[in-house]
Amino acid sequence: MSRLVVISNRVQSVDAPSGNQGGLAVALLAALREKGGVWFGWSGETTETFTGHINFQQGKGVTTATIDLEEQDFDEYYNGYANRTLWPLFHYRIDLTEFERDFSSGYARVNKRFAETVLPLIEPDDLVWVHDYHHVPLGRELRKLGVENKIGFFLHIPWPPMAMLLSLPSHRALVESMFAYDVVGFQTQDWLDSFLHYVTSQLDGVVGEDGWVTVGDRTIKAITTPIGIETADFEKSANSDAARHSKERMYMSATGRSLIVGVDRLDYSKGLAERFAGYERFLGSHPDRRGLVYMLQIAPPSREKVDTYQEIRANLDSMSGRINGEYSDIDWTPIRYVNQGFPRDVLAGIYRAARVGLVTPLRDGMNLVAKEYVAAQDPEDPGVLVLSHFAGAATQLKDAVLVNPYSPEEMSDAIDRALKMPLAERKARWEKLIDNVRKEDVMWWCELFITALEAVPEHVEA
Ligand code: GDG
Repeated sequence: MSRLVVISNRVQSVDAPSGNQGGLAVALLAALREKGGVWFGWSGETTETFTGHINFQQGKGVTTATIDLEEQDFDEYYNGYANRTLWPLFHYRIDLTEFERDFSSGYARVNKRFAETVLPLIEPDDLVWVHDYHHVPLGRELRKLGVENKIGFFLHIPWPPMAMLLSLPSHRALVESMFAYDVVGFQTQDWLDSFLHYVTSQLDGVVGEDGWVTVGDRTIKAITTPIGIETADFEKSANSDAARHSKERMYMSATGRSLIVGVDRLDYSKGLAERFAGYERFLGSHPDRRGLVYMLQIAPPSREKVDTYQEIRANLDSMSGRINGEYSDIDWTPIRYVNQGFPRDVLAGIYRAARVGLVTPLRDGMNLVAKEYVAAQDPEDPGVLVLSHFAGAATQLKDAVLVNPYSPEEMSDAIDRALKMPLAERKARWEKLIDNVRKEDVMWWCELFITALEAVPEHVEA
């Protein structure tokens, strides 16, 4: 059996308590335990100059290997090209996209360094699995160094429409570099279609049967493998003592009031300002509901070195202040807006206490919160998931109440509908949702991708 070499921007520490590991980490660690191998990536630390020193960690049957980034790399590659160029562009936000040569050269430099540093860790029969927009050209860098292993790439975020991608000065080189892989995976058919549209229109690519795509002398397999969560574990979390405790805390603090919950990294792609505007509209147009509902928005800050993230934080501070100023009563606050993270069990209890889960990104590769909300519900009295059409998750979770997050009226109507939904309809919808979340969980995703990679013929360099 082939070993697995996983490469991603950040590596989850093997020592992290399992309750604090994200679903992706849990799945990758499980796959690594089964197959053996190593997980390579950035430590999260920076040094003044790049040393290339690898820090190995072993535990629970898994080896991780991390390197520090140079400060300049952190600025140009991570805060620069990854999070000021590719992230906004791939989330359809040309208006927020910064095009700086220093960023693209930093991105190229780090991917070359990653390839050179990980090279000695790759054994001849290993499967190599590269993750996400931080590392699109990594496969090509590995090929330049003579790596002939099967290499797969999975994109966690959307792939943008061709017209948007064309605004990236180096768009052609970026997409051509995808053809160094053997398998490229996307969360949904929409993102895959956008990729194929670019490839056929700009690179004279030919799309064959069963996902085979040819550009010049390279043929790769392009597939959709929607990521899931660790459903069974999350359902257990929702029944844990910590979850029960946090659910009680929510009930005690707002007796008789229905909770509407949102949980998102503080990021413009998650549509938080639009969500607040939708809720504000709901309060404005449903005076009879005031005092009977409240929203809890959990939004741990992220990427704080990037200006746009500071701006969105300031905007949300001011919006939540304005809404609370306008509508609060002496014994009621319409929005509780919290900028900190919580342990997973606590989060599961909060999801379970919520009558409505509001997951309304403007654009999202998948969105795991939607799936976690479903997994945490009480089967006898489930809440209602209100989900954006523009989350990848909407392609699987069709029985949610689907909304256009840009429309405050639609959002307000969806909140109203969710709050009024009779138990029988809530149960019927939830049963279909949980069925999908259980079947297509994170292990299913992981196996689907690895099986596709194993199945491609041996890599042949043209
Ligand atoms: C990218 C793509 C894709 C959040 N607050 C707390 C907390 N979280 C956890 C959630 C969830 C995770 O963070 C966020 O995952 P998402 O999928 O919602 O979003 P991104 O971080 O943008 O992830 C996305 C994903 O990759 C996987 O492919 O779905 O589209 O953008 O698991 O629960 N966890 C804890 N406390 C918090 O306060 N413990």
